[in-house]
Amino acid sequence: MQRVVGLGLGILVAASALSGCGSSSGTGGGSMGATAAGGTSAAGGASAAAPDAGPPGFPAAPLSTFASSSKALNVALRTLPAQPPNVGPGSEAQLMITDANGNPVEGLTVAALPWMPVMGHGTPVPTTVEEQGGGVYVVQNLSPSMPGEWELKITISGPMSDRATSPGFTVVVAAQ
Ligand SMILES: [Cu+2]
Repeated sequence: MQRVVGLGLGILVAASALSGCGSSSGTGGGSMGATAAGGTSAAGGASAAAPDAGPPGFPAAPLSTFASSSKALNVALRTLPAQPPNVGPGSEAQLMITDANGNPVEGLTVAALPWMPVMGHGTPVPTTVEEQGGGVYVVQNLSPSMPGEWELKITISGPMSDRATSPGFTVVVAAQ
């Protein structure tokens, strides 16, 4: 049932553009794959219309990419629902970890700490990290507690031990 692919994409883009701004409610981080709406029965192949190879929901372009202390690993950082994250709970980050050849590194034990370097504190809520395969690790409960310059400190253990700290990013209070 895949006819008129170009037109279908146009409809999907328009639909997501329309629905993108209104949904500020957010039921606890379950923002999976975008309102399969489409509307008409003609737009059948919605699931096949992923616009890029990135993981669902996260921005295509990372907030930053950075090397680990040992230089053995590279980390690409993306955040949801805003990038960079806003003040408060409900943000998550995605770490895509690759080796020096660009291959995903699986099976790591990853811990992540949002850190405000100028004030020397983290967040009151501990993060959790879940491996999703393909070198992708998702960090929940980012929760930067105040506006300003933050970074994400990452500790890696398991098959290798390493550390990485993201470049600083500016956290603001979400616009209403
Ligand atoms: Cu602070």
